[in-house]
Amino acid sequence: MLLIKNIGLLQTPVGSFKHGGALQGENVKLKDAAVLIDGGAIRAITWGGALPAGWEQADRVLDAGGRLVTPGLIDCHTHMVFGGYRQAEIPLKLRGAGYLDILRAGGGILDTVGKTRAASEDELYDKTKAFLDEMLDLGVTTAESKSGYGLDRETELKMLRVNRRLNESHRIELISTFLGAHAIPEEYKGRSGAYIDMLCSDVLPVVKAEGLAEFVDVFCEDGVFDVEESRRMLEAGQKLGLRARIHADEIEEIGGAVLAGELGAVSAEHLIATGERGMASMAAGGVIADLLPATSFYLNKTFAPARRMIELGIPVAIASDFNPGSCPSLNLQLAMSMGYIKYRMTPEEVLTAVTVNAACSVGREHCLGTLEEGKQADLVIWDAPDMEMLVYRFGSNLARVVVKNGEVVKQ
Ligand code: IZC
Ligand code: ZN
Repeated sequence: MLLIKNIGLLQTPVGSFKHGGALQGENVKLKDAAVLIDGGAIRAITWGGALPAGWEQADRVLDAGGRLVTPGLIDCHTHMVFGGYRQAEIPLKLRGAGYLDILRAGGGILDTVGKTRAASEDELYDKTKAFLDEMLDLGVTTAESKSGYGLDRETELKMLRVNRRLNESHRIELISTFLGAHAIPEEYKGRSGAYIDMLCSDVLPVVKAEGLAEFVDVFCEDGVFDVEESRRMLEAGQKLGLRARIHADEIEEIGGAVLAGELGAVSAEHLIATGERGMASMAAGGVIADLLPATSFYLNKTFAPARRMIELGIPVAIASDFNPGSCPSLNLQLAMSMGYIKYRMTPEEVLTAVTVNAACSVGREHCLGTLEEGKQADLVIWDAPDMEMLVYRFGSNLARVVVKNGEVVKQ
């Protein structure tokens, strides 16, 4: 047994479901709390008084020193497996080149594709493992990881195998997403439909047979995959039992959010350019909005209409979007601060966005995302007395102690 005592404030959403509308901002706040952990699970939570008899006899006792405790953070949108970096793009961007201009010229994602194809599985494993170490240090205990820098059968599968090996060996739980439809590879230039056909016939069945991904994703964007190609890709995945998520309206609003609602996708992600039609479809389809504020910052773009989404009852999650191009930061705490300041979400709404709603987005709401009896013991003791302080101190790492599956992994 592990006892965490002297928690000044234990703050968590409750329940194993999407929190939209007013529920987005509903957190339970327990003062002077303690958590008793048995193996990997939360056995009991107490608050407001003396510890129950016997608790102090736990094998291990951690004193939280009156600090804030929340569930472990869940980063529900990343592209963390990649070869190379893209720092050379930034001067081009600052001189006026757009994200899509660079991609059309064979750079951007395609630059990373060349370097990811050239990297061995072990090289990608070692590089990504270092990223995961950094994430865990920041209080992230679960993360999603997409393929999408292979754009051929062999390299897409190589990336997904890296995810699988890391999930088995690293403390962070990784959820794998097949994003073969991330860009059109040079070999298929001008033949995007044929590329989607190849993914559906040659790659997706292997992904399914080897259990390499739970989700299928597509970059639905002007000049990348249009709505009909995106529909075809996601439906093919859904037919095989993969759940759909979609990169929608990151740069141009071409209908990705509308499609997400029609397909009953688990989440639509980015949504910088989404308007009323897209949001109405998402609300009707029960789609989670995975918002990526650090990408808006890094692309010098506007910020997704988070307040309007909450008004419409759309559950909002916040993720890092860590990738070598549009967001080379994996700091989810930083994204939380941006959610607070740029989306004008309350600290409670932000906490829901990186815990229970993110858990729903990666299909782990039954065991992760809240601190409740019976759930997995993933939590963070913060160097802060409350959520207001945590989202206010942007740029610092305030994670002091991290517990994953009942084990103290940072102290
Ligand atoms: O490598 O540019 N938007 N995909 C879609 C990305 C950003 C990642 C990248
Ligand atoms: Zn992305």
